[in-house]
Amino acid sequence: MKLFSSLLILGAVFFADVLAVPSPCPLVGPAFPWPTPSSTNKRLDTARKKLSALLEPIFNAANGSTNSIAVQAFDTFNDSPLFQWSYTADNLDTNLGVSHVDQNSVFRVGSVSKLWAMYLFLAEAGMDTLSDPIVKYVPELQSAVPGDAINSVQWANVTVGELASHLAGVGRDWNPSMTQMGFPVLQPDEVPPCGNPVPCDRTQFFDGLLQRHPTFPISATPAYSNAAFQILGYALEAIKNDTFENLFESQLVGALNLSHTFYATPSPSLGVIPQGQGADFWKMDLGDENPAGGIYSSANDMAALGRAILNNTLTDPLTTRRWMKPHSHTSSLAYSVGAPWEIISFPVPRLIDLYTKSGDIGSYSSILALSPDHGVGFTILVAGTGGHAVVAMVADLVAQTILPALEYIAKDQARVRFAGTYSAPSGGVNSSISIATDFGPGLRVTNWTSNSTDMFQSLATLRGANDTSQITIRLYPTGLETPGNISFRALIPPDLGLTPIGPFTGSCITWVTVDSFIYGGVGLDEFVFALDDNLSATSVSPRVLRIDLQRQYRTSE
Ligand SMILES: *[C@@H]1O[C@H](CO)[C@@H](O)[C@H](O)[C@H]1NC(C)=O
Ligand SMILES: *[C@@H]1O[C@H](CO)[C@@H](O)[C@H](O)[C@H]1NC(C)=O
Ligand SMILES: *[C@@H]1O[C@H](CO)[C@@H](O)[C@H](O)[C@H]1NC(C)=O
Ligand SMILES: *[C@@H]1O[C@H](CO)[C@@H](O)[C@H](O)[C@H]1NC(C)=O
Ligand SMILES: *[C@@H]1O[C@H](CO)[C@@H](O)[C@H](O)[C@H]1NC(C)=O
Ligand SMILES: *[C@@H]1O[C@H](CO)[C@@H](O)[C@H](O)[C@H]1NC(C)=O
Ligand SMILES: *[C@@H]1O[C@H](CO)[C@@H](O)[C@H](O)[C@H]1NC(C)=O
Ligand SMILES: *[C@@H]1O[C@H](CO)[C@@H](O)[C@H](O)[C@H]1NC(C)=O
Ligand SMILES: *[C@@H]1O[C@H](CO)[C@@H](O)[C@H](O)[C@H]1NC(C)=O
Ligand SMILES: CC(=O)N[C@H]1CO[C@H](CO)[C@@H](O)[C@@H]1O
Ligand SMILES: CC(=O)N[C@H]1CO[C@H](CO)[C@@H](O)[C@@H]1O
Repeated sequence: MKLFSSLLILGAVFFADVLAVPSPCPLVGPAFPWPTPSSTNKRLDTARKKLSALLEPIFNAANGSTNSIAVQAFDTFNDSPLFQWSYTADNLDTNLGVSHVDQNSVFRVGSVSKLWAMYLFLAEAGMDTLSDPIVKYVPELQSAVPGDAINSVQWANVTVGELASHLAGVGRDWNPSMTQMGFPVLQPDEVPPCGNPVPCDRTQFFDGLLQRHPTFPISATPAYSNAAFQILGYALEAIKNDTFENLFESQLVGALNLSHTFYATPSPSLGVIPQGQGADFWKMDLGDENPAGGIYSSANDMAALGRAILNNTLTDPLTTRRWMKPHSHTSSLAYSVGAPWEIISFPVPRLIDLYTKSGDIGSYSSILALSPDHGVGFTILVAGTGGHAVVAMVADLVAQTILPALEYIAKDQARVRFAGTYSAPSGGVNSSISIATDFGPGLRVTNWTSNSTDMFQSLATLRGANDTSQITIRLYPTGLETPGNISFRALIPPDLGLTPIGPFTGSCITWVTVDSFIYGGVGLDEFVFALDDNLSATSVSPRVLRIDLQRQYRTSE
């Protein structure tokens, strides 16, 4: 309950902030270049203290917390965490496992295994494989004789990518669980021969799976499937002619130099093992279903995975961008599904997408969350009685404290790097531009003169606006960079003179306006800054004007 009330207070302040700010309607993507937070940054320190103060009363012995937890936030510039916090509950089996939880303590990560598996898959087999039919790699599915639409998955039409993004319409599991509670008596050949405690072997898995009915037609709606990731594991084995376990150990654990991540059950002495059923869940063998839910890892190693993804360590930047996209919506506006990303859209205070994967297995619950807009992420690992609810609520607290701080730091660093007045050399043409940061996203252009012409006036005329007060210009980084130059695009939101009353009048249409005014083949909204060795701007080219304007004034740090 304490957690809920903290959230409500935070939420109320938070959404009041959001509502107070008029929407500049930015694009999806970063508002500033990635922040490079130093561990001594004051804003970050304040956020860390606030987050600790929110976590401490929830996880403490006086409150009888029965959940052990390791939390870490990280970025790609620092090897050490941006935030780390852990709590050791009283209910640990310290004869078997650790007696003190820290950032190296090993938890089961449940379905976050799917993210490990998919990263390995992309690193080894590439993005193009996702459009292949799965039957190309799995002979049991190739030879399956399809039945009718209601009774059988049309395997010949399922792609690798649809399995990875829960869009194949295949059953959730092939691991039988329910006892007879009013269900009809099964024929002997309907009783699954395996599952718990002995995992099904490959033959048993396909024998069972091929009898399962589809949940939906292919590519109808996302419906979660563990079986899909067991199949992807087999596909990767066929593509690489090696076992998934070997590939996992050499191409992930080895390549990323991880010391606390395991495919097979490691020594319990490394693990966070709650009393009661904890030991059973710790050693529960998922067999070939491991790519869907069997992996063990620590907060430090989950952070290493997150850094590797953000930093394009095992996949090239284009593959990473293609991977980190939604493949379908859910019925929640704030929640989309990728391969197998669970994408949470989050207003801090502009809309950002967090690319996450969470997991639950027995006493263990976990999440890895990445913000591609900030180059940061966080992980939460829990062992105890609270399950997914604890992870979800702590994730809210981390997202609402750390991410706004990083957005602030990104803005502050962008101000130092880019803000000021840029002008043509004296004696030349009368051209200048002034750039600042304000309450909103992106760099704000406050004044813009070209050869004695006020460009705000020119834009007002182009837009059919009555006066320049209706014109705002904000610059956003495009991600296009060369050594020494960085490109931005300006967004100049059109004023349609409409009061938002519904989804059409209220929707954000700036993405349609990018590059819409072109002069001599160059977009009026294209800006390139030249940078010095410290990545601070020395000049800017509003490229449509074919001129470099030199930076005159730098705001103080
Ligand atoms: C990220 O990549 C850059 C350049 O490739 C490298 O210098 C940096 O050390 C990497 N960061 C981490 C945390 O691996
Ligand atoms: C679906 O699979 C069948 C059987 O291989 C094939 O004939 C058909 O062209 C496929 N349909 C699509 C849209 O791929
Ligand atoms: C590798 O290929 C050989 C020959 O086709 C096959 O016998 C073996 O099972 C394959 N190994 C794996 C791990 O797929
Ligand atoms: C791998 O990690 C160990 C410590 O865990 C460290 O001593 C070693 O230098 C690392 N190697 C590489 C290549 O990063
Ligand atoms: C920018 O324009 C504003 C009016 O819009 C004016 O008050 C201000 O002095 C100008 N600043 C510069 C540096 O030209
Ligand atoms: C500036 O404008 C004047 C006319 O107002 C024109 O003669 C001149 O060529 C322009 N200069 C540049 C560099 O475009
Ligand atoms: C430059 O142009 C601006 C905008 O037209 C004008 O206000 C300003 O006086 C001009 N400065 C010079 C030195 O001509
Ligand atoms: C421009 O001004 C006219 C007359 O005052 C008004 O009718 C019109 O709505 C205004 N247009 C915009 C876009 O504000
Ligand atoms: C970069 O920063 C360092 C340290 O603040 C400073 O000594 C150096 O002059 C700066 N270089 C440039 C090109 O501004
Ligand atoms: C919900 C609850 O019991 N919260 C308490 C947890 O422990 C701290 C410190 O012991 C108290 O201040 C909270 O009220
Ligand atoms: C396209 C562009 O603006 N390129 C610039 C990159 O930076 C150098 C100086 O560092 C400029 O001379 C180029 O014009």
